[in-house]
Amino acid sequence: MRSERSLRLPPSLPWKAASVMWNLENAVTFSPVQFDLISNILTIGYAAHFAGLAYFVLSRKNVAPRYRAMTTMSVVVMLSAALLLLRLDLSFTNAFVFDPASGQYVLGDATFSHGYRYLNWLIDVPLLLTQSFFVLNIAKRDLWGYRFKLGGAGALMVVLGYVGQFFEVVDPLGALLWWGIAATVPFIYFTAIFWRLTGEAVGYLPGQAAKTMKQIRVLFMFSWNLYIVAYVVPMFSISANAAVTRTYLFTIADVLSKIIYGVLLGKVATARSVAEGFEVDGYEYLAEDDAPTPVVTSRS
Ligand code: RET
Repeated sequence: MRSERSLRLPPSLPWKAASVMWNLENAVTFSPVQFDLISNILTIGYAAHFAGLAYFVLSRKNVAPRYRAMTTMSVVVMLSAALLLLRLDLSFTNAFVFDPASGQYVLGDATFSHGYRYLNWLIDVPLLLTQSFFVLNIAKRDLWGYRFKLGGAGALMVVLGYVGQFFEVVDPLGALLWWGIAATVPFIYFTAIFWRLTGEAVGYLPGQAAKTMKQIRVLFMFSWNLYIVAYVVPMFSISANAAVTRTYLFTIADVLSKIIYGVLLGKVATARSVAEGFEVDGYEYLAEDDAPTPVVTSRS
């Protein structure tokens, strides 16, 4: 039934051009390979976050009780990302149907909504930005101020980008660009604060914690800027290949900015816990300044 309906649509689809609220994927058709590339990477996306969820639940015991709220935040980030990325994948696979006549995947009786991604960010961006506070030394009186500034600026950035993405097909070099520039203002603001706070931390964190914090800063810069690269893809091309490219960019950015970031923050928390005398079996080496990675030798 669905595919019959889709095939009855006029080939030029004039109603597409009339729509202002549109996403790149809805404006193109996909070869079976392009369709598979997108639905496969979307599946990896939510599967990785469900796996991350298990990891953070199981590794909670590896940090002292005072750092456990941080691991709990990773659990919340994983669950919301896994569910919303699953919803995004369902939106994609429900929207497109195979048309045997053309050999392409074409829109059926639903459209694809890219907005789920931004809804996920709305939850996760404020959490990710404030999660690091648990392993930083921030004076109690400043804590809520920083939470408010970083969380608020993060949410504002997402909302501005969310509005912008509705124009990615009809006005990529106009509205998409300008809403993007508007979103960059809070982005620069919170990045500057995050960079300063984590930079100070490299100076006072013990042993391995400081080294890991350095890696976190590089990872943050790389992965958060990758979202901007993905956002501007429609400015260069409205095509099926562009849709494939940006799905991969967003998924790589997601895995780095949420899962790997959470794992590294957990390592900082474990290193601090060990340095403060909390016993974590197998992680004692994290307390040392120049700890080599433990080598496990097997008896032959
Ligand atoms: C937008 C619009 C263009 C300008 C800027 C953007 C930045 C987005 C970022 C998103 C980060 C998302 C994360 C999600 C985790 O779940 C909105 C693309 C600056 C940095 C970390």
